[in-house]
Amino acid sequence: MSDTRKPGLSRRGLFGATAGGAALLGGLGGSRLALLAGAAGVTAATAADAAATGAEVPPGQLDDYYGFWSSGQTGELRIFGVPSMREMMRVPVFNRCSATGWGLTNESLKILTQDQTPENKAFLAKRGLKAFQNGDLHHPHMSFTDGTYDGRYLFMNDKANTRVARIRCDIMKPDKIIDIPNAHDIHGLRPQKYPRTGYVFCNGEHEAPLVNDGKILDDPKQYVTIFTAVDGDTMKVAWQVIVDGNLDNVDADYQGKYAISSCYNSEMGMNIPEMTASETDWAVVFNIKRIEEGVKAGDYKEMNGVPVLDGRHGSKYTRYIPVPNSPHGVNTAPDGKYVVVNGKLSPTCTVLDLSKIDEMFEKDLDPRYAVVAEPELGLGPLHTAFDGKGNAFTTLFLDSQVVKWDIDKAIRAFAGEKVDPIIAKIDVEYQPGHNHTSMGETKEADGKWLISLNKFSKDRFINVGPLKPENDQLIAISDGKFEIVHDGPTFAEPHDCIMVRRDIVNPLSVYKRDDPMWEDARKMAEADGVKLEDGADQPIRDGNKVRVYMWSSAPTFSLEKFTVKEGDEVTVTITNVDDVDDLTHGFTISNYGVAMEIGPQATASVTFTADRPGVHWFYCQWFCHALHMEMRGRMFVEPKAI
Ligand code: K7E
Ligand code: CUA
Repeated sequence: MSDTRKPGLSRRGLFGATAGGAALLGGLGGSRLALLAGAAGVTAATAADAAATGAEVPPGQLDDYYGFWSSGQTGELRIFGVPSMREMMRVPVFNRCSATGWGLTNESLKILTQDQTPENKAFLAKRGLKAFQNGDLHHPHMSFTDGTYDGRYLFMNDKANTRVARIRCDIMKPDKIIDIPNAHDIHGLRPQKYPRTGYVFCNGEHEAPLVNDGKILDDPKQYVTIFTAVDGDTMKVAWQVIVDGNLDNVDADYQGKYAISSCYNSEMGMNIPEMTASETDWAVVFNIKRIEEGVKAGDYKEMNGVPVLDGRHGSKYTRYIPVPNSPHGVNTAPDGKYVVVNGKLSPTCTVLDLSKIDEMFEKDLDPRYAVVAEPELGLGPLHTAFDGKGNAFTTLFLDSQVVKWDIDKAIRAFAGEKVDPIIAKIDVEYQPGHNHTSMGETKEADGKWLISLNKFSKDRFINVGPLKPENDQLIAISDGKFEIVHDGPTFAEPHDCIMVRRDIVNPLSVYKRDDPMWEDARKMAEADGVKLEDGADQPIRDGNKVRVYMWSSAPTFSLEKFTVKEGDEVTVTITNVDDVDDLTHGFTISNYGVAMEIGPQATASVTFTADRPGVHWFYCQWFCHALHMEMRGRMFVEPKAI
C-alpha cells in the first residue's frame, strides 16, 4: 500500500500508486484521470446528517432491515440492523465457534458431516478431525418466492472447502452443509428467484483436472471448471455443467430461465500474466430448461453420483457472451430485464438484455446480440446494485468510488444517442468490493439504502495494529440523496450482504421442543428410558460409553455432580427447560475443551473422552441469573485401576 503520509500523496492513497495497481491499470490509458477529474467529493457526515437521512436509530428503537453479512475467511454469517449498522449476531457456519460449540456438539457435527464426500471424510479422519475448522463465506442470499425474499432460508458458499450451507431463518442456525463434489472452490452463489428457490446456483471458481488424482499438472487443456445447481429444498446436487474458462460470480434472472456467470480466466491461464492476457473474457449463460431436458434425456456423465453435462463451447446448454477483460460481479436489475456484468479490469460494465438472450438461444445468434449497453464508469467496476427506479450503483475498486448511473441512458448511449449515463460519483473509504441496496436483488427493491463494503479502512478508525478492520459505509439514496451517513468497521472480511425488510424475517425467540435438530438426542434418550426434559439422576453406562442427561433452569443444572471412569466415552445431553425469551445457558467443562450453547427449550449434546482423572467443574458460560456464577457442578473422573 502507498504511504498516505508522504507529501504529495493524498490521504486517500489510491491503489493506482502501488505496483499492483499500476499493473492492473496497464492498458487503460488516460481514462482514469479523466474520470477522476469528474468525480464529486463528499464531506464527512455528522450525527445531524445521519438524523436528517433517517440513519440514526435511537436507543431502544428497532431497525427497518435485517442485514445478512458474510464474513469471508471468518466463515460465519453476521446479522446487522440497518440503518443503525449495529451488529446483532454471529452465526457460525463453516467455522468452529468457541461460544456456541458449533463444530463440537453432536448436533452441529451431524450437520457438518452428513453430506461430506467420502474423500473429505477420509482426508479429515487422517487429521483426527470430523469437519473442516475454517471456511470462506462470501455470498449469503435468501430464498425467493416469485422474485422476492420469502424468509425461509439463507444460502451461502464456502470457497475454502467447496461447500454450500443453508441456514433456517426460524432459528438462524444452519440445518444443511454439503460438500460439492467434482467442483473446486465454490465462489459465486445465487438462489433462483422465480418461480421460487428452487435451484441454488454455485460457481466452482478454480479449474482442475476432471479426474484430479495427481497425474496431471501442467496440461491446463485437461482442466475444467464446474457449475453446480443445488436443489434448495433437499440440499442435494441436482446437476452440474462443465464450462470453458473459470467461473467467478453468478446471478439468476426473474423468469426462471437462466443463470449467468462471469469468467475472468477464459485463457485458462495458471498465473496472472496468462489469466489477464486476453482483452476479452465472457459471461456464460446457462439455459436451465435445456439443461433439465438434457438431464432427462440422459445426456450426461455421472460423476460421484451427480449428472454432469458438457456445457463447453458448441453446447446447446450454454452461450458465451464476450465481455471486456476479467469481469467480476453479475447483477440482475429488479425490473427483470437487464443483467449487469461488471468489468473489473475494464472501466466498463456490460448490460445484457434478457429478452435478447431468449432470441440469441432460439435463433442461435452471435452472443454479443444480447449486449445493449457498455458504459464506461470508472476504474475497477466490481459490483452493481439497483434502486428499482432505473438507477444502478457500481463500486469502483481502483477509484475508491461508487458511481450512480442511469441504465436507460446507458442503453441509449450505446445505440448512438449523445447522452451521459453517469449521474454522480461519491468517494468511499476505501477500495469498495460488493455493494448492496435495500431489497435490491428482489423485484421489491425500494431504493432507500446502499451499502458499500470497502476492503480497506486505513485511517478511518483509531489504529488497532497492522491488521485493520474493513469499512462498511451506509449511503442514503432515497429521494435523490447520495451521501454517506455511517462508517462501520467489520472484522475479516464481509464480501457481500443483503438487506431484507424486517417484516419478511420472523425468527422464533424460544425453540420448539420438537425441533428436528436434536432428533438423535431424543432417540438416544428414549432408548435409555429417559425423557430429555426430566434428565436422569445417574449416568447411564453402556460398556465404556456413558450418557449423562441433565436439564438446566436458571441458575441450576439438574445434577450437582456426576461420576465417570477414566477412558469412558462420555456424552452429556442437556435440555434447557427455561422457556423465557433470551434465557440461554451454556455448558463448559473446564480443562476439557468442551463448551456449548443451550438455547431456551433447546437440547444440546457433546461427546468426549474422559481421559483426565479428578474433579472438573462444569459451569454455565452464558450470564443467565444473579446466581450465574454459582450455576456449576462437578464431573468426577475416577482414575483407571493400575
Ligand atoms: Cu469478494 Cu463476491 Cu467473493 Cu466481489 S467477491 S468483492
Ligand atoms: Cu445459566 Cu449462566
